[in-house]
Amino acid sequence: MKRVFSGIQPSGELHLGNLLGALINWERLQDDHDAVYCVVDLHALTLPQAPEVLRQNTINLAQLLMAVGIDPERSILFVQSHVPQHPQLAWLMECTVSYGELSRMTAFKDKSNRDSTKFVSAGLFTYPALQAADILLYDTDVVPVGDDQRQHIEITRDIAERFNSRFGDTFVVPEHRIPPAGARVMDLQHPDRKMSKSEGESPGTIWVLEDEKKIEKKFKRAVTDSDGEVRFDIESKPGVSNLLSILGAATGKSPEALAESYTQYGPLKGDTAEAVIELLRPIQARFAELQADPAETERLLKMGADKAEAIAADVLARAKNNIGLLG
Ligand code: ATP
Ligand code: LTN
Repeated sequence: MKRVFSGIQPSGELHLGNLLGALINWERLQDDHDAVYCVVDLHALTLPQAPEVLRQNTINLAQLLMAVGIDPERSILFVQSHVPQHPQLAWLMECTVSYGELSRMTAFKDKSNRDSTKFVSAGLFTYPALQAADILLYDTDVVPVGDDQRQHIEITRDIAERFNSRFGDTFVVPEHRIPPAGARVMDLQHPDRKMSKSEGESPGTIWVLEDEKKIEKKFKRAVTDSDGEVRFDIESKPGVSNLLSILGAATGKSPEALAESYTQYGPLKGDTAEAVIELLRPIQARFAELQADPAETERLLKMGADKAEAIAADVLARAKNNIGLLG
């Protein structure tokens, strides 16, 4: 069976972009893949985090992943900092990726330029080396992510190929898996920028745990345009196309085909809100149940970390040996 690996940061609340761009795929891939999913708390440290908030976000995110359908008995679900091989392999990755390659990462340029970011950590810069370690430690074949992670998967492939050619066959070279609809969910108020966790409270962001009334209101107020025609055209109709993509991802239909069934914006907004509410309802209910028993979640995460470490330890030993470290 092919192995799938992906990670998500406990850096704030989960939004609709995370769900449609990544998590729905994570859930589906469990059926025919050997799946490994990780709450990447070490990645979250690249931006300032209050310790108590980070702890709570980590446990909540693990519960949300389970609520979405990630099954800790069937797949491996764990917290990155529980498996020490991640930062250990990351050092080998940092020493085999160049400063120039890291400087070209658009995520670094965006995040280090945000006004609110006064302190730019060195970790924010070397972050793709840790991400490469996450992926390569599990001999991963497939990495399901949203469109914004394309460049990070490319650099992971480059690092793996370079390492293999310098030190002999060590790593499996992974491929990304980006969904056909929902790979880039845009902010409902600013359809030119992606819906994002770290933007904070915004009328253009739909939260996975948000209540129905608020979701309806946000869709009703979503920015469209004034020509009144329903067409899937991201360049000239970003707002309408975003709604069609969301509806498509939530219902499993293609945005182009959906465009044919609408002549007005009102019904498109109403149906999109309804599809999203239907999608979120069971997730919210399951999350409420899981939240009642954090000790059980912690037990499941420890079990996941043990299973993850059993795989990661072998791969790290292979990499250390091939690069010339004493065993
Ligand atoms: P931040 O805003 O702090 O960078 P984020 O919202 O991008 O966070 P991540 O933890 O970085 O969230 O991403 C988790 C997964 O969700 C990744 O696979 C990412 O590609 C995907 N994702 C994030 N935002 C979107 C979006 N707007 N549309 C589709 N997928 C997304
Ligand atoms: N960089 C990713 C999170 C992430 C990840 C990973 C995704 C960390 N390690 C490994 C896929 C595979 C992000 O910011 N969304």
